[in-house]
Amino acid sequence: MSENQYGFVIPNYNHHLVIADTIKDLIAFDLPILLIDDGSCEETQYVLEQVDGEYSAVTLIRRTENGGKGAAVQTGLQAALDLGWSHVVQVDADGQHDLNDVQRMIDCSKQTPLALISGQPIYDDSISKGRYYGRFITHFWVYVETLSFEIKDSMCGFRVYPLASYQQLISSTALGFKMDFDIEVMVKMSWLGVPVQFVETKVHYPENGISHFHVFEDNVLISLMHARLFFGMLLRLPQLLSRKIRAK
Ligand SMILES: Nc1nc2c(ncn2[C@@H]2O[C@H](COP(=O)(O)OP(=O)(O)O)[C@@H](O)[C@H]2O)c(=O)[nH]1
Ligand SMILES: [Mg+2]
Repeated sequence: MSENQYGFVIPNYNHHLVIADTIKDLIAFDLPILLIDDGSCEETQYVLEQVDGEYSAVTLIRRTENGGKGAAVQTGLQAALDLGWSHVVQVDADGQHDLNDVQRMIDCSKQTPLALISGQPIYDDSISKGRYYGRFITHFWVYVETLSFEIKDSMCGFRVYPLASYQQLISSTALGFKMDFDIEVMVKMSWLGVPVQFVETKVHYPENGISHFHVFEDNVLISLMHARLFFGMLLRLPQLLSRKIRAK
C-alpha cells in the first residue's frame, strides 16, 4: 500500500444528470477516479461509459446487479485496496456534495492520516423535514453505541477513508450493503480506535435530484442496525470504558 495515494470513489445508481459535471470538477485534482455503476439503467450506463471514455483518470467498474449504496462503496474501497491506494475520497454522484471542500477534506486527512474524515453537513432548506429530524435519532444512538460525542454526524457520504483501517475492519466484520453502511462503518471504525474528524460542508438536495432513500425500508434497516450496534457496544463495554479512562 502506497503511503500517500489518494483517489476518488463515486457510487452511482441511476444518477446521470450531473455525473459528467462532477467528474469534470474532480479531474482538476489530478487523482484517479473509480466510478462504480451499481447496476444502473441503460440511460445511466451510457452516460457513465461516455465519461469513462473521455478521461483516462476514470475507471468504470460495473456491478451487473444493483446492490445498494454500501455494496457499491465497498466494491470501490476493495478496488482501491487492490490498486494499493492509501486513502479514498468518497463523493456521491448526485451533486449533493460541495466539491469546493474536497481540498479541505484531503488536507485534513493528510494532517491526520490515520483518521476517518467526514463532512459535517450544513443543510439548506432543500432537505426534507423527515430526513432532517430523522437524523437526530441516529445521532442519539451513535452517541450511545460509541459512548462518546466524538461522532457529530454519521450519515454524510462525503468522506476520506483510511484504507489500512478499513482493511483491518473488514477482515473481522461484515458491513451493511444499503443505506446502513455509512453509519455502521463509522461506528465500527470508532470501536477499532480510529479517530473521526469532521469538516463542515454545505449539503444541498437538488430540486430535480433523485434520492433512492426509501423512507420506510431504509429506516427499518437502520433501526435493526442500531439494535445490533447497541449489543455490539455492550460486548465492548470494558474496552470502551477503559479507553475513555485512559484518554482522561
Ligand atoms: N440509494 C442508493 N444509492 C446508491 C445505490 N447504489 C449506489 N448509490 C449511490 O449512493 C449515493 C447516495 O444515494 P442517494 O440516493 O443520493 O441517497 P441520499 O443522498 O441519502 O438521499 C449516490 O451517489 C447514489 O448514486 C443504491 O442501490 N441505492
Ligand atoms: Mg443523494
